[in-house]
Amino acid sequence: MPIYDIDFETMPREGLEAIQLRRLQTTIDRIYATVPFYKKTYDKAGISPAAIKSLDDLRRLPFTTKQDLRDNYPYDMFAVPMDQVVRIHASSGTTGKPTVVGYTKRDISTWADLMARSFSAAGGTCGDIIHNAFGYGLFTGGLGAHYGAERLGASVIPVSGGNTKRQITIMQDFKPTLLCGTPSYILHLAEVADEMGVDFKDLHFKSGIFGAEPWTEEMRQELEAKLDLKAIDIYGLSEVMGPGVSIECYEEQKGLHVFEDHFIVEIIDPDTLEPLPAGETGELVFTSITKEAFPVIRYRTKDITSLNPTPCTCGRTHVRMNKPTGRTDDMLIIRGVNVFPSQIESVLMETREVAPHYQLEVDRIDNLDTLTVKVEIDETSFSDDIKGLQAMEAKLSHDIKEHLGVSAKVALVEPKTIERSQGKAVRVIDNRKL
Ligand code: DLL
Repeated sequence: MPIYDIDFETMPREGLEAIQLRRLQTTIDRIYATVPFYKKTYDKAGISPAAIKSLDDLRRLPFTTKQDLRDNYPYDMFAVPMDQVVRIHASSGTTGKPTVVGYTKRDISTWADLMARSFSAAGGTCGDIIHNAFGYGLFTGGLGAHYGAERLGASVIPVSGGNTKRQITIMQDFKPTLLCGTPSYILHLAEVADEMGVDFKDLHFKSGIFGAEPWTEEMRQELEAKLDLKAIDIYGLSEVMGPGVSIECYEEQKGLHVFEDHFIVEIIDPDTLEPLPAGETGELVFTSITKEAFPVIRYRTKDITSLNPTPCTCGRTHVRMNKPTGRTDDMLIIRGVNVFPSQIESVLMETREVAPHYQLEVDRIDNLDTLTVKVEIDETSFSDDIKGLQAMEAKLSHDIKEHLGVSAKVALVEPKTIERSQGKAVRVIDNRKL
């Protein structure tokens, strides 16, 4: 008998939507009464909680943005008194103050359930040993995965990020079967294993649960080949909960099922703010319907993706979000062309001679934006043949122009010269912002 209720994931849409509506109404009633920000915003918009009679009525409510959370820093968005808050996390903002989020005891328990369900979706059971290389701390990855692993009844190794050689030894000795981490850190783990003469094929992993940053299908193929496991994408964000908001299933690995019994998901046009139909690409928006301490209503994530409501062979009825391409605030505009780092990653990874370690540098020279793509040459292709290297740079520039329509200078750099990530990779250095 599982300790969490799997039926929620396969129930017919009608029943699921009835649950969503009840939970939504309870949440709206509660935040209106307890969070001055929401009361003020809804009063101004002339909408009362009683107006939410159907799921469609959600669209009548105003959006919540990161700026709203910043304006209410640190605790003014909390919907419970502090004596009911048992955990605080903060998001890894690169500018300004971090976003602070809180959890009640029940929130922590819900989160553990959702992460247990995530591991289960990724093929995990109580018999697994989970190597958790997500960072422990204010970042939600480490502790979020940790509690879920324990809730599943699996054995969790709380290694966190860093101390990479020791991690490889632990993998050899403790024989973990599931691996968690950011794709960029996992790639680094693979590289260090290689240096130590350790072949992942001799380890015991069946699945890798990778996320917290954008990564491409090409990166998935690379990781699956290097690590000899199934690489499963997991998505989440601190404001909505942390990891455990959506995950791919082991069966399909094609789109991330959103845990719709806890979250309502929408896609909007980020310019007009109008909802977009299923299949169209836009900004992901989340409403939490069970959280106590820090509910969010129509929270604009800035993540770009689309939704896929078609039934999945795994049996889950929950909608899938396609792999996010990136965040609107990570999108580079180079001489008028929109570019996501993940699109450059896709092009680079088509070329066997370069390693999947890259960084984009953006400058403004004589009022013109310039993009330089630094990418490491693969160790096996490293040579003194300057002409050959220049030809490869020219070919990559040509491929980028052809696929993305943007001119970029490609600079091949020596193996292991681009800084390795211990958590989320820094893909862009934008000197225009200095
Ligand atoms: O990254 C939570 C998390 C931890 C998710 C571990 C998955 C695994 P934040 O630090 O608040 O929370 O960052 C959230 O990271 O809005 C996305 O832009 C990005 N992100 C997270 N997962 C993915 C993913 C955690 N699978 C922000 N693909 C989000 C693409 C992702 N981007």
